[in-house]
Amino acid sequence: DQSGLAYSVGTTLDRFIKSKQRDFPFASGELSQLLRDIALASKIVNRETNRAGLANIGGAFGQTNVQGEEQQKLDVIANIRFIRALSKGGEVCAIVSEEEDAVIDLQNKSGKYVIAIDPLDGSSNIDVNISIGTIFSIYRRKTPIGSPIQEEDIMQPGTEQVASGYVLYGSSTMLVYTTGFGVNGFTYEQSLGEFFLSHPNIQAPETGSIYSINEGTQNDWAPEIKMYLDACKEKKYAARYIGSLVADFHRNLLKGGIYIYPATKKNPNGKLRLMYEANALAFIAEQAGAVASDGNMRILEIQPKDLHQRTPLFIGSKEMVKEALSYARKTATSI
Ligand code: P6P
Repeated sequence: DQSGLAYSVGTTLDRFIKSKQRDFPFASGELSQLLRDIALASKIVNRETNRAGLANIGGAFGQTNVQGEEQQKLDVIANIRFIRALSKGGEVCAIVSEEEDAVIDLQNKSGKYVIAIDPLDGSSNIDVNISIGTIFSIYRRKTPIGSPIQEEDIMQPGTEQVASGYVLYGSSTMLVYTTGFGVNGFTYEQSLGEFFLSHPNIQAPETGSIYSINEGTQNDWAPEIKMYLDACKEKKYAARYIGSLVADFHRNLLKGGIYIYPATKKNPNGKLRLMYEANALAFIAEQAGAVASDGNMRILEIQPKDLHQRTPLFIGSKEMVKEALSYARKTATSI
């Protein structure tokens, strides 16, 4: 790519987005502006996250969200910050958020994009200072700009995403995203308030030796999951599960590995959400040469029926997911 200079590590996110604008010859820069709006909100959430303990804003908020989970204050703050940044940015007409029961219609007559977002996933980790993350999916609305928002604007399969990504508030804060032309990672330099390109063109290793799953629920798994985990232990793989999807996914993406959240008795459709968790990471995974399945099909091809619907998730290195799914076929034939 002639714009080799723009790819040089150390380029700022802004300059990178501008250099990549050429990938969208017909776009008038709205998607670029939208990505900037997300980056801005993530800088604010990063600041709130870093001082959560100090400002005593950690701990339960005393309300529960649509998930029925104890809402941590930072969840609420992150949700407000992203919604505010996206509505002020002017590019978005509707938002689906883990923290909101219904679609937020921004009444924006010129907004072209629909966002599905988990403002702060893994928030139960906040009080114990474990990495947490924001996950987002970006779609183009299907119905004419300026017309009322319809269900078809919202209920789009993951294959329709124009961009997706995550922010990992970890030992350093990173923004990783794709617009369908590969995956690039940016690391936040607090003192300058800028994201710098640190992981150009991320490619997931074809295979790996790390598995991420909550083994505490193993008595609730289908037999094939247990068979696959036994095979991993035979091969002396490493178990790495920190209870924060973005952190587990990001490590496996860079080092090779598989993350599984299967159907369990408590969560017969898995625990993770299709629209603002699985789809975004599945788009990133596929763009980085990895794969994402619900156990039967590509995550990206699932037609959403409900905003907050859950899905089992097998995501990570191609060879590992393929092997994990082969056990499903084995038990299917054995039945
Ligand atoms: P469990 C956090 O609540 C989350 O959504 C993911 O970030 C994480 O991987 C998973 O759920 C942990 O769930 O049931 O293993 O505690």
